Amino acid sequence: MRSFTFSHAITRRPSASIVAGLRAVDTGTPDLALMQAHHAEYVAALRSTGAVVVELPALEAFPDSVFVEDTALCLPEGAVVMRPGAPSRLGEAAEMAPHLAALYGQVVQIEGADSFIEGGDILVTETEVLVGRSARTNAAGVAELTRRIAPWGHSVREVFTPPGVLHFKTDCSLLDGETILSTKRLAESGCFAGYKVIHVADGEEACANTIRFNDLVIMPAGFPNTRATLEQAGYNVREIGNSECAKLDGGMSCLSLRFTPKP
Ligand code: CIR
Repeated sequence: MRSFTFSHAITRRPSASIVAGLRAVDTGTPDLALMQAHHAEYVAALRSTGAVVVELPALEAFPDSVFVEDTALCLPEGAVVMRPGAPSRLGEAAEMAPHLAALYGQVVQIEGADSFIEGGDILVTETEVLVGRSARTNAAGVAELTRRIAPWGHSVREVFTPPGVLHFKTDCSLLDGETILSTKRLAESGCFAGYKVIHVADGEEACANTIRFNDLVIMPAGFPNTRATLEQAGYNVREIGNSECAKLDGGMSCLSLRFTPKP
């Protein structure tokens, strides 16, 4: 339950500088007003589950700062501030640290000069922390995270993000304590052995980045076949527009940190 029920979330409003956000392929300039509208719907969906959502103000100096997930890993026992592998995003993690310290007793940092790791590469399940090596997350980053969270009783399993895919969770999501939504290309790597896997529909790979947040499965709008599969499986699905974040390779998980801090 602790892997998908949360008392808190942190989000950050999109900034006007979002037009300069990182992207693998340029498919057009994101529209700030539309992104703000989608973001407000997203925050409302999180709040509708009863969670406290801390909305941070826009940070113009960091174009990708709306994607707060990459700045930290939040576990019940404490938070780990990441060291993003994208140089333009390194400073975002330091901006997040005081907000985590306000909610948590323990906040530790990934600090090795050679350690790089982004939250989008980390999937926390009921039993383990899966970390996908990627262009943003390296072996030293995974090793340092492993050392930092071992004292809290969490074990890390290193896996691999498919080539050309930004983050591990670009291609998968946790749906409940034993079930993962995944693209076929990621599941075929065998990394989810022992879990129940639901595949996203062919041609709908872009909706694999979904989140289970309390009673809701929050997914990007416009993927009707996967939505139908999830509803048939009994999940309570809420769709949120993601057209503007998608231009920057962002999805539902990227937009929040989700956690239940131990008092
Ligand atoms: C980036 O390339 O870093 C941003 N444009 C998108 C980050 C998406 N974050 C995520 O998947 N956790």
